[in-house]
Amino acid sequence: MTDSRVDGSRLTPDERRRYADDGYFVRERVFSATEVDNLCAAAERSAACAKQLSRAGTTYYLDGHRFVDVGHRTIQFEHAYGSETVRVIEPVHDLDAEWEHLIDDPRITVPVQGLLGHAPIALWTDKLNLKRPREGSGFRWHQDSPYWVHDCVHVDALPNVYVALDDATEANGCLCVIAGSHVEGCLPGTADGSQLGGFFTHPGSIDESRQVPLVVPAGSLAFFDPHTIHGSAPNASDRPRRAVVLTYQPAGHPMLKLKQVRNVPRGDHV
Ligand SMILES: O=C(O)CCC(=O)C(=O)O
Repeated sequence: MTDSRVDGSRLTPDERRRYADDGYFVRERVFSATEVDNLCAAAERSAACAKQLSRAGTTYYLDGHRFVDVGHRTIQFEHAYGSETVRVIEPVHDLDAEWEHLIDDPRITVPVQGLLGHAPIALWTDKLNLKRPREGSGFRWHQDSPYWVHDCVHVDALPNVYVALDDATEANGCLCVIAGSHVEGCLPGTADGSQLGGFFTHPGSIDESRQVPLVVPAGSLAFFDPHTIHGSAPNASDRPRRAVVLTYQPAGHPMLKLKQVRNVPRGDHV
């Protein structure tokens, strides 16, 4: 393919090495300010829509936190008691056409194909994390693979792409990763007696000296392995820290929640 944008998306040898050794790599300012504005507008439309949809959903609480299932979608609310603020929407891609375009964008899909052996790819799952100013709660250290391993036989082949919609800083709770934490696959969870404790990585398996805060400008991408331990602090700032996390898989397999196949169009493959 001769399209220079696509060529520019190909993995460099250094990125390939960093993904293999560290379990992640970052590309800064992949999307322009105008593109980021459009994605932020989609995030706000999706949040409003999810809140509306949640009124007809099934509410339940895990460790005191409110979740609402509406059809195939799970909407999480902020952790403060009685909060009406949407925290996470999974999946979000079918709430706005902007997400459908993002999923197929070659600046994302070409490097992902490089990580998956240049084979055709499909979407596995996608989330919108809203992390509102002063209110957005943190994410404890965890791997994604323990959530997925019972629904998927190719859990090693589920690369994540974190799309920063706002400048991410330590003050607003940027994503943090533990470099090199992916190499041993699924690690033990905590046994702290909580309902979700088993999904959070046992402290004995976390080398916090290898923690890397991904302080990146809006429009940046972080590619990370499904076994990479990651998490983030609450948003202690007056600025939002919104992000979309897209997770891909080899083509032809159904998505985690929707159970339909959402392949990336073949025209974008290299
Ligand atoms: O958005 C974040 O800070 C963390 C997201 C995360 O851990 C996840 O979506 O699995």
